[in-house]
Amino acid sequence: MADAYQPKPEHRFTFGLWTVGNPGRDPFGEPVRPVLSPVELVHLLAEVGAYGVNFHDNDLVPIDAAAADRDRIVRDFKAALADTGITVPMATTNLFGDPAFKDGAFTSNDARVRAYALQKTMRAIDLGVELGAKVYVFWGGREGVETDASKDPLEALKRYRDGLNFLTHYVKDRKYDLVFALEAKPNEPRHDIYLPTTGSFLAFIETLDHPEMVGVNPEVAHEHMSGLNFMHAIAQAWDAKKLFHIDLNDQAFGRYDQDLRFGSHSIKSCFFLVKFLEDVGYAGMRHFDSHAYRTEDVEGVKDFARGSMRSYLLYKEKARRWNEDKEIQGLLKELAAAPGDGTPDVGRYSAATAEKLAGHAFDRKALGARGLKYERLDQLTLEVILGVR
Ligand code: GLT
Ligand code: MN
Ligand code: MN
Repeated sequence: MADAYQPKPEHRFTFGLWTVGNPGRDPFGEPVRPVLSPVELVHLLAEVGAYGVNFHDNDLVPIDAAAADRDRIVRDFKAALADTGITVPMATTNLFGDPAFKDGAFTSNDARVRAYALQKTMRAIDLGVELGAKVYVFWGGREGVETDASKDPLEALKRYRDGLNFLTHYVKDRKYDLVFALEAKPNEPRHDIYLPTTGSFLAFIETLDHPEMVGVNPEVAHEHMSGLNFMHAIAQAWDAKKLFHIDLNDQAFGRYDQDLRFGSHSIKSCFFLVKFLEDVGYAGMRHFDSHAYRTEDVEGVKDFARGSMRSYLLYKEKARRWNEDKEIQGLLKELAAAPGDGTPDVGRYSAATAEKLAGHAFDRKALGARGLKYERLDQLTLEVILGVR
């Protein structure tokens, strides 16, 4: 497949160890693939053409590892990175797998668990920074409830804030070059997870001690689980200068968390998402947080990884065509054209503009009668995506 859709380092395509390393366990069935070591996974990623690898502390170092084992594992991992040129742009903490976190980490009702979560995250931050990570992701998969009888949501928000504040101060004290990216999900594994959408986190970040070092890591699947338009969430994050990272995958609305190969299901939404990222010049990582179908063997995992990157580049090429399509651009120009009928130009408020506006006579019926040609515009879009334009 030596063509224009080959992944290159400048595309910034990354995968988590937990994504290509997912052995296919699900709530109803055992693993179907061998568990590959972190070193093997780095080599697999290099083989398919990825730029980087991300990990949870325990994807790399098992939670019960002795200090000597930790040092050996990290040494081997570093050697694999050096051999392959694969980078570590992002790291994160597993604050959801161990039974200690069954009622949350930062929001747990148990003060000992909250303190343990901070200690575990401090160590994981040290590890991530040691390997070169510049972004630190927080996905609070257990920060929620099954029953609202168990936790006061205001208290939970306060604990969440205290926990993140503690860690931003820690990073500053250590003089690490690191920012945080908060990842929302509405439910699963908890019945309800706090701060369920990217928009919720954007508001919450402004209440932290160091909002400037905290942004978001939106995931396609998670916003789709909430029935929302992912690209709109991304646009809001971008507008707030908070798009620090992105988790690309795919997801049908109304389903359990599917983590499908990027661009494989919601074709039109993924097209507009890639077009947005490319049009605004998003310079961060394009991280694929997804995994191969449970039907696949290790070769199928490579197909999955290659397909994720290739599809991104295909969408990117379609976005270029859309931007250069004369008919599409003509329609857009028509829509944006100044009316030329004396309608006051209302930009920023001024008393003079308000006065002009107050006195203007609008032809309301004509405004409502105008056809906007969005059917044509959307059909042309579809034809670009489907490859006939
Ligand atoms: C987990 C989750 C993802 C998060 C990962 C980071 S772990 O796989 O489903 O969405 O991004 O903690
Ligand atoms: Mn994710
Ligand atoms: Mn997910």
